[in-house]
Amino acid sequence: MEIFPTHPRAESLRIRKKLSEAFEKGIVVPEGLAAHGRGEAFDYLIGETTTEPARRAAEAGVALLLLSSKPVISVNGNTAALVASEVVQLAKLTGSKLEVNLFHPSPERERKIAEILIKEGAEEVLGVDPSYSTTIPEIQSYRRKVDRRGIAQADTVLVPLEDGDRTQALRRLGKNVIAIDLNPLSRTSLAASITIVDNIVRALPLMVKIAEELKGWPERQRQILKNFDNRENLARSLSIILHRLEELSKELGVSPPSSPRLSSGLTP
Ligand code: PTJ
Repeated sequence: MEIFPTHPRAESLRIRKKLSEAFEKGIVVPEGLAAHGRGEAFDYLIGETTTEPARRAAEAGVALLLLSSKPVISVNGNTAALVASEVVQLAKLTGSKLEVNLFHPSPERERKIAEILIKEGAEEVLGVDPSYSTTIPEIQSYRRKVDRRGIAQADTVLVPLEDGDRTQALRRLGKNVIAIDLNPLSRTSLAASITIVDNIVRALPLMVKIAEELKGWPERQRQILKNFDNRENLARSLSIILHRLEELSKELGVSPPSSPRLSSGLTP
């Protein structure tokens, strides 16, 4: 299907197309398409933009990756479909390992995702060689299968698009968890050490840029982390949604009934 650049929701359609193509290639699971739909709804509410709290959380997340001794970036189907190149760049800049870790397990899909990452320049991708596989009993889902060289011994794990159980389990094991989740109310968002309430298609490129700037400045990294409070930051994300909905409802109340576009930027 051709996407006309003038379509008011062209960018959103482009992302959907990438995901549906990745689904056809066996990289994304059908549940990944549903998860994206939920994410899109929250993105609509935050205004499809990187908010100030999201930018601060991204900065704290990168600082934490740079300060960690064994950071790992966990990659699932949706992440590989949308931001494979940025994930590889971020891993290189922060000295993080890359590990394929799936909620819906399949050796075939693990292999395909690893191939995408290698094509994007990754030198090593964990989570695909069964001889290094171990389990984290605290995790109930299939995600309990992790790589002995990666998540099993990591001090910090970045989990773009996550189900709640694993974040809680990783936290109980004493690991730092950085989550990227458009839903500020998800169990993942509430349990993570640092929650970036943003779309991965904006958050990952931003994190790469921040990593380039922060790399080599440990004092600055420590300062950013010291000043960051995740619950306060999540509350600020929720306030932004609340304020935006209030403004939009006021505007609808005074707009003529036929108004096709609201001045606040919401395209119905
Ligand atoms: O590839 P697999 O097998 O590991 O499966 C991946 C999915 C995403 C299907 C799996 O992790 C899953 O079921 O996740 P959940 O529990 O549906 O949670 C996904 C969360 O990600 C939800 O809170 C969504 O709001 C959020 N989300 C969806 N798309 C995006 C997003 N957050 C940021 N950026 C997005 N593009």
